[in-house]
Amino acid sequence: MTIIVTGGAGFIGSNFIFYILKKYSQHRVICLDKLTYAGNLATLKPVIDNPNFSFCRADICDREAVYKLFEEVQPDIIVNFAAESHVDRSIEDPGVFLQTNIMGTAVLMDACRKYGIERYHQVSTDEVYGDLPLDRPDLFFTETTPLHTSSPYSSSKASADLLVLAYSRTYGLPVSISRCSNNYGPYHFPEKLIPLMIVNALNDKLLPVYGNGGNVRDWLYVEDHCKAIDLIIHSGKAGEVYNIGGHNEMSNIDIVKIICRELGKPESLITYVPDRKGHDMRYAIDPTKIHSELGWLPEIKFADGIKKTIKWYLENRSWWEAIISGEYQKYYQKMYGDR
Ligand code: NAD
Ligand code: TDX
Repeated sequence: MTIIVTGGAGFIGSNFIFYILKKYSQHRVICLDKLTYAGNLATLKPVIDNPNFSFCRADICDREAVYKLFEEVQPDIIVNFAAESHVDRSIEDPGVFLQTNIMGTAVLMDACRKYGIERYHQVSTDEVYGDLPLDRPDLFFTETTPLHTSSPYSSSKASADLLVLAYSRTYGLPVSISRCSNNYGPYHFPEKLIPLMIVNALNDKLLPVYGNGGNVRDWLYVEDHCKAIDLIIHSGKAGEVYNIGGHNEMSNIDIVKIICRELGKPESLITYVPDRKGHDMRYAIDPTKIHSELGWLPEIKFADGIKKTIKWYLENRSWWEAIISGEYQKYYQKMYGDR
């Protein structure tokens, strides 16, 4: 079995590559990644010498490069993680989100049609459903919840989802889509809430909480997400959408307080800053379908997952210090300097 994993030098894609290479000794994995600011070859160090692994630097929007790779490696499965993934960046500059997240998805699926594959899997997000009110804890996103997006990021992901379903219906392409809640774990880029707070707290810097910190996200340990995608690509039905989430809703302020406690840092580091524009209130996934059809259940409890994650950031300072010492400083100044 040959799998092309796009965006495999990023957070979830790299964890997925580690998981697949460990679990299947016969699978060949090719990582296709542009190495944007979010992609990092150092992340793939643990597998770079594995004979079942290879790396190709390319843009998923580059039709020629994508077709060339398909011709060379003749993949059976494509798992598309490649995306611009940060909501705040999409609010500053939507263009690249439309290009990579929509046009890139189309190029990959055109290659699948041209060369033939067993499965194209699109890694999507719960953000395509918009948000839920805080005072209706009985409401959850199911696979039939209408798409109703808030940010340029989520709109680009929803557009890609529609295109994937259109390629299924129009061309009979064997596709699947997963829509997962917020992930956390090793190799998470420090612009996102959990790693940003860990890294800032370790450096005794202020912890910027948007608005009043009451927004709720449904957190899932990254390996549980990887296990779910593995089940979908090997046993899930073509043409289907699967929601992934672990019924682990928490407010942002509670997360930040847990990180302070785990690191022995004072809550006085917390600072409330102006809210994100269009900020989604609450995400909550109903994972009944993937549980009943494929037997998936999350295995890592948040209390354990956050400890493992913090330990990883403590033991892998060189990974994140290299990131925050470069371009990231300019990003941080731009986003948080006057906030
Ligand atoms: P990430 O930003 O950490 O990684 C994205 C990767 O894609 C990077 O390696 C980057 O170099 C690569 N990439 C970007 N543009 C590219 C292009 N044009 N061509 C080739 N490679 C390109 O993202 P992540 O958090 O690992 O998210 C991966 C996927 O999962 C995304 O599609 C995202 O929408 C989805 N998702 C993320 C979460 C989450 O909590 N992080 C939750 C649900 C879904
Ligand atoms: O400095 C911050 N302060 C803060 O209060 C940052 C970076 C975030 N936040 C808040 C905003 C959100 O309510 O924390 C929450 C989580 O923010 P992010 O880590 O940016 O994640 P989110 O916007 O929820 O989107 C994530 O989950 C769904 C991923 O980045 C997406 O790629 C995924 O699709």
